[in-house]
Amino acid sequence: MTNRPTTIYLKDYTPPAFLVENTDLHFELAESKTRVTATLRLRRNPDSTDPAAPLVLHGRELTLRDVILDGRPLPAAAYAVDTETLTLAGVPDTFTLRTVTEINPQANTSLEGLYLSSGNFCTQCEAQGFRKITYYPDRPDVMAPFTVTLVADRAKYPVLLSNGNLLEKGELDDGRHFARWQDPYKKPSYLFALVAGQLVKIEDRFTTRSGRVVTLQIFVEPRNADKCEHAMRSLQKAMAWDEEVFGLEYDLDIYMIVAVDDFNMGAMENKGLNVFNSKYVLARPDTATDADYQGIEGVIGHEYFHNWTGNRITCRDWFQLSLKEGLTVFRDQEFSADMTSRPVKRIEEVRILRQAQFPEDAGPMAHPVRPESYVEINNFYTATVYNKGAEVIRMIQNLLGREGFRQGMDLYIERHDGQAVTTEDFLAAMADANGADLAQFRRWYSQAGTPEIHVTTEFDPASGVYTLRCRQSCPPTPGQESKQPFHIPLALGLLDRQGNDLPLQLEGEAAPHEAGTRVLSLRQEEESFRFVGLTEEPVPSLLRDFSAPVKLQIDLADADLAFLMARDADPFNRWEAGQQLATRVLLGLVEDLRQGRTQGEADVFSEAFGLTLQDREADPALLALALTLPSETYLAEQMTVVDPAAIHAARKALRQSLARRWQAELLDTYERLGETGPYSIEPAAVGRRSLKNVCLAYLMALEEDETVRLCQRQFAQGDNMTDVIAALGALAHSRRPERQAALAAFYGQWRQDPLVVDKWLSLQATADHPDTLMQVRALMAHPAFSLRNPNKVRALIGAFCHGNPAAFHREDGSGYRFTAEQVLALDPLNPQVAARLAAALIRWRKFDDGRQQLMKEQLQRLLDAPRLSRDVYEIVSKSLS
Ligand code: B3K
Ligand code: ZN
Repeated sequence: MTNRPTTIYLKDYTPPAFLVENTDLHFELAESKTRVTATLRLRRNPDSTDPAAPLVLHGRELTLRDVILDGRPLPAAAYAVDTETLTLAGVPDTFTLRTVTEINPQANTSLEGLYLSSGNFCTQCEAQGFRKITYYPDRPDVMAPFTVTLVADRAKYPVLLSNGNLLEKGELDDGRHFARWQDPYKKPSYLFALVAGQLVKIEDRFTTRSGRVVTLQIFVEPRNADKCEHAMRSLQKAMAWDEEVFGLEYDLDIYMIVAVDDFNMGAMENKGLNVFNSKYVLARPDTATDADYQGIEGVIGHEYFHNWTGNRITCRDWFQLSLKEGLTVFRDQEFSADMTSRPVKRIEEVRILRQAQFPEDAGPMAHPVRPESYVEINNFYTATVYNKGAEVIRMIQNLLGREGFRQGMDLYIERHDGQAVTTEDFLAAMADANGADLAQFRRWYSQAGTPEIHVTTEFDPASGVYTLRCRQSCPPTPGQESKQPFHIPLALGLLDRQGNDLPLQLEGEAAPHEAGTRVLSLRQEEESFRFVGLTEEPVPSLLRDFSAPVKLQIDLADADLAFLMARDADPFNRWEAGQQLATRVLLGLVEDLRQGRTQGEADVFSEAFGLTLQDREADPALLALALTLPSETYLAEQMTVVDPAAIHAARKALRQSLARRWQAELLDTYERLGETGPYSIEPAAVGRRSLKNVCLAYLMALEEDETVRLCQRQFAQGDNMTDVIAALGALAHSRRPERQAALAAFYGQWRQDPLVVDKWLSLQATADHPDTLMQVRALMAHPAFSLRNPNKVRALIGAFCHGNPAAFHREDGSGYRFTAEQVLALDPLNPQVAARLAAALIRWRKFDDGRQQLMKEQLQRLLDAPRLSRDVYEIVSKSLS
């Protein structure tokens, strides 16, 4: 905790001075005083640049009791301790070091290191939490096999878990017992985990394709034993999928997942012992929505896939974070696409990218997928490292093809299993396996910012040549004024007037390619592509399936967009055309509102909307997405100076006018899709529910008595949380007296279920209401709320700050003051969560002078606060500089 923390640079990387050959940990667990004895077999690293370097171990908030070198206790004068390190000079080249330290898990509110959740012990070590457990070279390029002994009171902590295989367990006198675990695979300290507590386990198994039987266990609090079925099935599916698609098998005899209520993020891939936020494990049809079910499948898959991409092959240093995260997100996306619907999944991915990553890339915290520097590494678990990182991997697959990509993966694993490596190593494997040149492609890792591609077209009827002119650019980002051109895969098709894909032949090619999508490589700042042999001017469908994370600009007529929306063979681009059309209409409405003009017509869009709504052939899930207007955040990104109130009003007005124009059809679709039979999470059933609930939300925009009754009926009679929460959400936006009654009934029914209560909090925080902030403040005093629980903070405060732009950006600055207040209250408890909240304020430059002033005032207030964490300091200072 300091106001001027140091910056760590990638260019300063040096190999570790010492390696750990073996790590043995002994824990005597007790709530307020846990004793940790660490016995490390250390050896000087032959690759170190300094053969005389002292041994420097990381350690934070530890009470050091003993230091013993090769069996000899050292006097205090033989070592140096400060707030971050333990240093021993003049040590031999190989030796055994034993330290005894004490920590206080009960006082640990940061949820990093060893802490208590619902009375159970658990750990979170990534990125640098292990140093809050014991002194250690806490860096990912130091890998060692671990043996861990846990000792605890048997009655209070019957379950004792750590990584790897159980070696032995037994009773001790004085009511305590012990368990000893061994992880034979070398791993960095960030993958260490322990869990101790009163938990029940759900057990199943998986037989690998080579015939090994793996025991699968999910540990939860006893009250949640009936909510683990879906998580278990998801794990089995993930294990089978990784074998089938990547040829990768699990490598231990046991795989354990523990669900805890207090967790800073989604889950953690500790070797053989994943610790999960209970949100990504627990599901029952009446408590979890379709989105929750899919989230669980995705996150279970993600953590499982890390076993190879992250654990067996890990990061050399934290600048390489996307080596494991971008790649593993890509893998979990592909898994979900195969389990559900590929186009629906792709649209959702792009929505997240545009909603979270594009704004980040355009703001003061913009950083490359492989950052160059950081103050606090926890601030770099970002949409850029994760989601843009996954897009970068996807582009490699777009360029090399699926088969080439798989060959690259095989080579990467063959070369680097058991190592800590860099993104360069990954690219080298991809290039070498394919004889490909990815030299220019590397810029995706080193240059920040979202590239823009401007396309103009020209058709010459006399020669039948159709020319696409592409110009790429990338706006400046902090520390990077100008950018070099990117290597961009541009997937495209050209449609004839009937909507068929044309065969594509570039000038100079002997014959046309088969009709369909083709991937071009853009490499220059300006480049033209000439297609020959065309008899009429085609309609271009560019960037199909979102083949690169860029902003595409092409001047198409409204009619062409409507045509693509109806006809494009690429489902992603059908959706995209509708979004572009809607964006045009909405930005027009925003301008009308700002100028006080009467609102323009939205005929082309409205007609296309009606056609979509009445389409009986298409996948309802895709229709639901097509009928959903671009979000307020997305629209804000399209404006030079954001007007949050006008955006909100425009979007609401368009929703109402569409609902009025298509009321009968909306009602008809709603009724046609009513639930039949028992709840199922099959994609078809999920799709039907999503379309039905989109219709309900439109209908509720009119707030007519009859729809309110319909909504109440769905709320009261829905047999699944998806339908119930959709109805409650619609009521929560309304000004009707039914609102309060429904919210109260819901809380009454679910007050014992924290995850369901989170939904209740979020609905109120994101409600379209004049006094939302007042209600949020009141809810903070509600017994359901706790500032110490990250899920609660995200559900209430996070939802308000990040998910309710109109209320957050109120002109009086009340939303900004509230945010700063909460950041200050949270920071001493949990800096990671506080920093995420502070990020809501950092894009002040996008707003009008008045809001800029108000936001800056609050940022300054944060910066002036005494004892600000490194986490919040970095976000705030970068925003103001
Ligand atoms: N690797 C963890 C994230 C750790 C975050 C540390 N602040 C979860 C994941 O990406 O799988
Ligand atoms: Zn991950």
